Amino acid sequence: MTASDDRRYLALALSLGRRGQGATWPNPSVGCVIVKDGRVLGRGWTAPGGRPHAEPQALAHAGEAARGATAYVSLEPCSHHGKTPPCTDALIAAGIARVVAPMADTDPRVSGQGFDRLRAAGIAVTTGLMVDEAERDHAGFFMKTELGRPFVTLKLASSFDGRIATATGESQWITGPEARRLVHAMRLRHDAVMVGAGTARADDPSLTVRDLGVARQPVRVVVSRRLDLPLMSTLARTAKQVPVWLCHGPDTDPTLRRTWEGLGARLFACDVKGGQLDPASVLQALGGAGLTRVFCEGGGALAAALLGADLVDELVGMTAGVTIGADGLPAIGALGLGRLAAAPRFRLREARPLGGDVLHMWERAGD
Ligand code: AOF
Ligand code: ZN
Repeated sequence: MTASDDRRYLALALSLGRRGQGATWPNPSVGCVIVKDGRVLGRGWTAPGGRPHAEPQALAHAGEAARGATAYVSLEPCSHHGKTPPCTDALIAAGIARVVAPMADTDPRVSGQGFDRLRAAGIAVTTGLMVDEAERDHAGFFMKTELGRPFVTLKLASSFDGRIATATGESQWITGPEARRLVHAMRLRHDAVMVGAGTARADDPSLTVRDLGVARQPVRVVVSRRLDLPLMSTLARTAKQVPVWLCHGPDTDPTLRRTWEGLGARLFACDVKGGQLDPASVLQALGGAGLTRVFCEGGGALAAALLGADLVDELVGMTAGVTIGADGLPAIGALGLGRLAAAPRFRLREARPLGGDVLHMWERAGD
């Protein structure tokens, strides 16, 4: 097996793992392929809900032929008795000869012990390949286990001059159908879609994934300090079908809280800092509830709060060739920056035309 074969099969395992993104929280979405004599004998990825894990599914697929094969896994196989038996034991029992995985699992119940257990059983273990790709794919899970908060993608679909509505509040549609379709595909790859109270009030959004033929929906999170959201809204009416989680301040009206709970919403009391809901406290609450990847779709106040607290990990911009002007609604509220050096800065990862718009994706600089 050459190093380029290893990379090729590991890339396949990583791409299988990405299929589960958005569906496996609080678990990572892992991919696994079983290879022998240049043939792929089995493949698997973490099932929706996080179990079964990737490895037993790929092993079941390969059957007896797995004896003597190499398992390519996008993350260290687990070694703990959790809700499922350890994947290391399944790999050992199947007679796997070699395991290739980019890196250790950050879950303290695993963190290196999976590799140790495999080596102790005489299995050759190769790590350190495709680390950047794996870190990107598992960024949400790593962030949750290490910092207690989910990975945050901030998406802004705006005019050329960074506006999301006219002065009268008209916003449909600034970007074209291709951009809107991509938004739905991106929602699907995240555990939750999140908006601020202003957007929830102004747009009456459904925040669901549509037209992609999918059964699973991301959680819908609304950040509203006072919980003063319309009780007749689409979110309120559908909270029993697709989860609605409301992050609110400590001083909300108990009757209002009970009303929302009665409608089916899950409530999270978060801290207030400087007169605003503290975005760090909101994300800790969401991480504590198991979310690993959150897709924030604005509005301006929430975007500014997250950026101001350095809590945005990735920016997705969809920019249309239309100008709205300074009287329009800005995509990002005031950041109160004195100096440019203090401005949150991101590094370009990808830019391309998207229908009649431009898609540009940025990652946190300095990581
Ligand atoms: C793997 N393969 O496909 C995944 C793993 O609660 P449990 O028993 O499901 O265990 C959850 C932990 O398992 C999770 O925190 C992470 O460490 C690992 N996820 N491991 O070997 C997989 N999804
Ligand atoms: Zn496992």
